[in-house]
Amino acid sequence: MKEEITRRRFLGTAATLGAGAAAVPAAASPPVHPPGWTGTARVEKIATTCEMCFWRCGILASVSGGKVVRVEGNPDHPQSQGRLCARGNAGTGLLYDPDRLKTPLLRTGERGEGRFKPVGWDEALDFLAGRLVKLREEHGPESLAFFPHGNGARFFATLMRAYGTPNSAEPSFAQCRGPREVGYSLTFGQGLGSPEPVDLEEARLVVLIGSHLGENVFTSQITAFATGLARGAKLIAVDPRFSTAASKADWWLPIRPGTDIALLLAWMNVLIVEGLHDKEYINTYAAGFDRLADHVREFTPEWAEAITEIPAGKIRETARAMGKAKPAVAVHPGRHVTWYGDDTQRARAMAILTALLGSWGRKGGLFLPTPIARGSFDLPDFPESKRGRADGAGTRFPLAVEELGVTNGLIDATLSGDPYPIKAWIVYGQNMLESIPQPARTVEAIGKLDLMVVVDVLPVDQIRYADLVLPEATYLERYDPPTIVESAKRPFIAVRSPACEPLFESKPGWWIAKELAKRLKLEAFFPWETPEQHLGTILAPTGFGVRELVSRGAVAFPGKPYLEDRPPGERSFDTASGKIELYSEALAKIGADPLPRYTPPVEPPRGFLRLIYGRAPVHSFARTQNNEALSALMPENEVWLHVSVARDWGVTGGQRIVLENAEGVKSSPVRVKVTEGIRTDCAYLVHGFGQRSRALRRAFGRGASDNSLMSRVSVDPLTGGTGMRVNFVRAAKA
Ligand code: MGD
Ligand code: MGD
Repeated sequence: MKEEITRRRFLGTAATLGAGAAAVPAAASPPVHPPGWTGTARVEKIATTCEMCFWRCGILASVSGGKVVRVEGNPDHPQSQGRLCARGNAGTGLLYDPDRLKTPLLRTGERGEGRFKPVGWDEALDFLAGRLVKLREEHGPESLAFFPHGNGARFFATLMRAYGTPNSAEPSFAQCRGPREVGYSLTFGQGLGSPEPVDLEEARLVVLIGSHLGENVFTSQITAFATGLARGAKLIAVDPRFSTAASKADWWLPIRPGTDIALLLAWMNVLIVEGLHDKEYINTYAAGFDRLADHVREFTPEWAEAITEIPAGKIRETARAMGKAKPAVAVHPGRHVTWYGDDTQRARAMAILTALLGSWGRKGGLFLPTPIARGSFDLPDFPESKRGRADGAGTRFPLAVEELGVTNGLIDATLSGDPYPIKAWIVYGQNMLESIPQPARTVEAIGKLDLMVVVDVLPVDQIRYADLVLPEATYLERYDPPTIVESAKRPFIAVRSPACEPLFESKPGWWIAKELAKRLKLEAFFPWETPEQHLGTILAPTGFGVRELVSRGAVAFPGKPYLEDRPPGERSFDTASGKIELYSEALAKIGADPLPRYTPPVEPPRGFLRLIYGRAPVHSFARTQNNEALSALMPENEVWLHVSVARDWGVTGGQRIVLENAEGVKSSPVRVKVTEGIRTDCAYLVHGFGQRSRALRRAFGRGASDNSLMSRVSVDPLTGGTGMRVNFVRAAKA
């Protein structure tokens, strides 16, 4: 299918653009404009893709005199359709952040001191290539570990494979959605990917288990959620905290943290005992129903009430609401799911519930991806590692997905030298000291390295430990591999292309990877001269050309989102049985529970609260706290405490306290928010604050870091996912 070009780069006037960004209040907007912008010049609009978070909305960057003066949503983007959140609107704040990394930096002081000298790219890349050649000779290529995240990392990923290391791991697996992908794959034969294919706009009932949509903001997901609610969908929000979603809910179930599997089993019990499940769907598509029915017989709502503290009557009422609304029930699979170490089993329980409701592949439930053909490169064979992976994927963590890797597994290997020594790390677009729990262990592991390299855009805390820092150009200044999204009702390909030249001495990731490849004699793995040629090869089978994609930003294809869109022969599942596996033979084979079972979470010691955490709509992870506009909107986080806890602790709203975890680690001072909207056994922080890099002049020392308080993890034995809600805090004595 070839669509007509509806949007080319076009001229518009500043008068029509106005000042600042729609979702950012006027007071916060002026500083994001570059110096010298008068608001009266003519602008060119470049269609590209946002990277202020990982949803990758389509944007139009208005450029005048080589400067990006505004970012807005691209109305032609098939998914975001012109909508853009506060973070996306504030993208120029990253581009023009005065604290950006500006040149390559070579360490001059001790590790941790943060003393560097600026060097040119030749010197930086010659240094790195020399060290990598020596490393390979002395310790083998596997002694290099790569910690990537984000779209641009794919060029580096190719380089790492060509170099010969299988050791690569992203936090998006073991600190985010790994257990979910595995739990749903075990059940349906495929994971969910990103964006999650949840049919929120068509749902008659939405079930959110922890997913705090509204604070967790992905623009098109929020739009679909709001559309669904506006059309009359009911909402169940299971959350120990009165989240934004809970405030919209028909049923808020303030569950005792860590007991969700018990609730899910009781819901299954009611659906099956009362015959409310989708019998025809289960008969046609699923295997293992009788075993499931036997398994859940004892898990009554009364049993679950004693565990979850949710009244049995509410459990029955909500299960019946699901039975009534089926199959248009969107049980959101969650996204950050590494909570208590039993996370793959919780994901399994959610997947089984979805199957019982007949919602997988059905309107208003979870929809199906549609593949898009793409071109590939004629590359030499990648070297095979004789020593295998060091992160435990496929061995210690039998179900971990190798392409994504286990970050904490690589840190373990670096510390222990088991299965073999790891001597060097390259960290690209990952903020390890904020996104991997047990940061003290991470620092200890760095101490074991011969070489630590960070490729980033900002001077985040981890660069203090780097031998070499490489400044990447931001997403508004570079090409990246295209975003190919199959998990959309209309699958699409979107481009990231530069709106302006890279500032300072920063360089795009593709250039850095290719230049390094030349020095390592691995150029054959980069058989293209320009990123446009790279894009052209990938696009070849689609019928779209590079110029067309670059001018439009994204192109969509027809999708087949529901089972009914596909002939019966295409409705099978990629599991061993070809059916939805309610009972998992694959889990039984490795000695794991083939049907989910509730296991109690570790309880807080006396006087401590469980530390839970989440998002704020105007910040992404730990990456936006230095952004001028976003910092103006939310400069710091607060610790949520229940009114009765605040009374017991003798603290009042607005007061600053220091939190201390059960291992005695203290946070930086954080303001107290006193609220009825949280259980008495939890304290809540928004993730990403309390940063310790002084070079981030706006973010430094503002609020408390959840990660710094995560001295413990409960590791999921199936995937290696780090359950992070097993840390406990109290107010430190003055
Ligand atoms: P979770 O951490 O699973 O995050 O967002 P989600 O997947 O929604 O959920 C946090 C919620 O879980 C909180 O409301 C907390 O109170 C609740 N909770 C805590 N313990 C329990 C429990 O035991 N049971 C239950 N049922 N609930 C519990 C993360 C998602 O957000 C992710 S993974 C990404 S990549 C995006 N990041 C992001 C961002 O950085 N900023 C913004 N603005 N939006 C984002 N959206 C995405
Ligand atoms: P960020 O804080 O966004 O999180 O983990 P990360 O991706 O590590 O860090 C991104 C880093 O990339 C920052 O240093 C930023 O400056 C840099 N960066 C930004 N843009 C670019 C770019 O264009 N190029 C390069 N080279 N670098 C860039 C996210 C992960 O964290 C996820 S997905 C989840 S869901 C987990 N959430 C979570 C949590 O809620 N609490 C705690 N304590 N840990 C968590 N870990 C996980």
